[in-house]
Amino acid sequence: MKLYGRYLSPFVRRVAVSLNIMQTPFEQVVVAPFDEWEKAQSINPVVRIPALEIDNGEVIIDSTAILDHLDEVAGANSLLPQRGQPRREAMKLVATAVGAMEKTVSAVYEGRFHAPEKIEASWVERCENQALSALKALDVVASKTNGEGWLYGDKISQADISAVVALTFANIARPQMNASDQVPNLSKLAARLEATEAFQSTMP
Ligand SMILES: N[C@@H](CCC(=O)N[C@@H](CS)C(=O)NCC(=O)O)C(=O)O
Repeated sequence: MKLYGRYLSPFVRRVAVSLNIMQTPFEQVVVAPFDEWEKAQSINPVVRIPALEIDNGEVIIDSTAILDHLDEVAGANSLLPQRGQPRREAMKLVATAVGAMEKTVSAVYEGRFHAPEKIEASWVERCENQALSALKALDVVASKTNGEGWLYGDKISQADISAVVALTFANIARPQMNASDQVPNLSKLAARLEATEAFQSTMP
């Protein structure tokens, strides 16, 4: 199995951490879509990462589709509840975390692709506030775990993985957001999980 992408991408990293937690061996193939258009395009027509090449040679694109496949294969060891209200609740937490990733990425791209005088500060501020709003919603959920449990259910789930990856990405890519200071409970969960091998081995 080959995972295409860089761990600085939170979408790639949440797949890598999930593979580690599922104890599924994989090879990382580093692809930087902004520097390697042709290589990235040959793997994913959208020219984005992540993509996952599975053992029969098929390539799955988009972290949500990749994780959906991994969960399907994992069956009872899936990182999300299989159906019904538990699945909807956990998926809502995951969507909140992924939303935080997307809005942090948008704030980063605005600075990366515009000359300083052309950066639209109100757009950057909106993106950062949306990312922080999402992280704070996860922090409220984390506050109920007493620093020990999980965001959903009684074992680690995709909600924990994506929430922690989203927070660490915000801290690295947008330190001026001061995200950690504003989400103390989620930060405790992040400190706990980032210390584990599954997360450590994917640190950007
Ligand atoms: N919805 C996609 C988002 C993937 C994404 O935006 N990846 C970024 C890296 S963080 C990328 O490849 N950006 C290159 C581009 O958009 O041109 C997913 O979940 O995989």
